[in-house]
Amino acid sequence: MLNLRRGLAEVRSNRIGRTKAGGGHRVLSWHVLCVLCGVIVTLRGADPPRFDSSRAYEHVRQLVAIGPRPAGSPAIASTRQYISAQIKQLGLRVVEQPFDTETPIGRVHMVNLLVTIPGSRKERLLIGGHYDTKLFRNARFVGANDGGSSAAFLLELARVLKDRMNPLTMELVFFDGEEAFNTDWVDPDHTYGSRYYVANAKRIGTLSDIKAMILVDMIGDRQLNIRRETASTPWLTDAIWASARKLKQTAFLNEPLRVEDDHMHFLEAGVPAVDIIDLDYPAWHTPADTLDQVSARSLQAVGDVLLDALPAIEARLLQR
Ligand code: 1BN
Ligand code: ZN
Repeated sequence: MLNLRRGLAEVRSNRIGRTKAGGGHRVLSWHVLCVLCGVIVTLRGADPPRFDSSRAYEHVRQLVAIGPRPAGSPAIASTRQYISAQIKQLGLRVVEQPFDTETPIGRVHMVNLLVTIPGSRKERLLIGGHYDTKLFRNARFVGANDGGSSAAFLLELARVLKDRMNPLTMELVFFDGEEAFNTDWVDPDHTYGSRYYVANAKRIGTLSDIKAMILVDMIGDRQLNIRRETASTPWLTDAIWASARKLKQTAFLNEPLRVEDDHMHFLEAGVPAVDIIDLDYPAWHTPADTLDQVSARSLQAVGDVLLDALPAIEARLLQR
């Protein structure tokens, strides 16, 4: 600390460049300045990197290249390998949460992928999205936006959050089996992964650690229109929409929309939850849900808004 003060005093008195003794001192002063900057950056915590939508878009491209990725398929196993390899490259760890469940097509093996990013407290803020794509037997459905954008978004978010000072522990969850196997969305043929996650957390007594849940789904549409999902927890929605207004992100519309999705099981269990979803997507559940429908700009808009909203969300959760 003493050296730090001396260095500061030296910088303040502008001795750099005024030293008569010549080059040696000058070099030393620059050295002190550089070390000082490093110390200051370390003390206040370096800013995390910005959400980089070109990285997120590249993840969408890689996921789409795997092909259709329905729950229980060899392709979704390859998808898990891709996600795990990317997370490991960041120096983080993936925990697999495997389970087998009855579906209209028989018993299917599914796996949620959990990534924990440490924070100051053990209470968790969960950010999730699905990585499976809807099964179509007579069409090639690659789910660039529906299944691709959410998984890609979480991968890029992991890179940002691992270098952030997180007041709460962050848990990123890649949900399997969000899609219904039947054509229509009829209970209980959907959201298998999130249903299992919540039931398991209840069983092992960790549900009370989850303070809130934020879901992203279909956030890559070139014509992004995100409406306020009406079952979502109002204060969470308000926090996100306040950031959207501040950042002038007009894709966040002040119109209501009711959607059943992976957040429902959290809401039913009493966990505040919000679904950030764009259902206004002409290619939804059609073979036209391809890479050309996805835009990096849209992924960037959601990344910027969510990261801007995090401090307000965390402050509210820490108050409780
Ligand atoms: C989102 C993406 N969903 C399915 N694929 C959830 C959903 C369910 C959306 C029913 C609309 C109706
Ligand atoms: Zn879908």
